[in-house]
Amino acid sequence: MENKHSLEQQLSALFTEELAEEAQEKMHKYNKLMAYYRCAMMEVETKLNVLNEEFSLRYDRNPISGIKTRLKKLPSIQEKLKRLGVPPTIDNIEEHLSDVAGVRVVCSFPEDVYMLAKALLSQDDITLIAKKDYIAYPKENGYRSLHLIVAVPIFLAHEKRIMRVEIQLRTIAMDFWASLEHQLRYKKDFQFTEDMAKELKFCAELSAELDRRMDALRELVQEDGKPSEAP
Ligand code: 0O2
Repeated sequence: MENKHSLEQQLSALFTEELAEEAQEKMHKYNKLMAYYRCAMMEVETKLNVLNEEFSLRYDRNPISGIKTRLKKLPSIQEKLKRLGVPPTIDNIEEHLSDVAGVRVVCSFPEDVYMLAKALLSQDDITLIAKKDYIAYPKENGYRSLHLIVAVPIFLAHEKRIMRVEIQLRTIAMDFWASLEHQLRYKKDFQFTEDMAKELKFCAELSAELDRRMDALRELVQEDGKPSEAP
């Protein structure tokens, strides 16, 4: 009896140890992948900062008002893989998701959005994978932004890896609308009515009108002073 007990104990200890090792291995692989995504976001952020710096030297104004980066959280990753009908494995994260690494660029004027996108995409180590122009073609609810999925290399000690990053470029007015709409839409225990959706869409149209007017002013100022050619 004593022997059986000790055998059971030994087996259970071995089993938990194996499971623990497996879990640890998976965790390590996951953390490594997330670190690669963080490096890719840093690469993209640096490229954008360099463009901002160059533009400000040439034209005496900054096209970028702010950059935010975010790594998709594990529950959102799991939820998206489930939605895609793909098993939640670490390999599938890299294979099926393009928005684990996200960089949001808030620009001063609509023209800056396109100028930055063009300058970034013309760099020879950046590959455009997908583009969604929600500025030219806003979403039904009024959402506007330029979305790019790009592949960017990261250089590690012994290898080069190509990582995908989602870049959202938008103006201050677009960002203002999207941030508030997001807050309202995800308000707990609140049912969004059709009238509220209409009102939000109207606000999106006002913000688009604001962008148009500010861009017209920028053009006047630019024509008066500096050359209007983009870097
Ligand atoms: P988070 O935390 O902001 O990243 P999917 O990602 O599957 O929903 P798709 O087609 O791959 O769909 O993505 P899409 O339409 O290019 O845009 C996804 C992201 O754009 C969202 O990320 C938002 O950040 C932003 N977005 C898109 N539509 C709206 C909108 O109507 N309102 C606001 N405020 N933001 C929007 P996530 O994954 O929702 O979250």
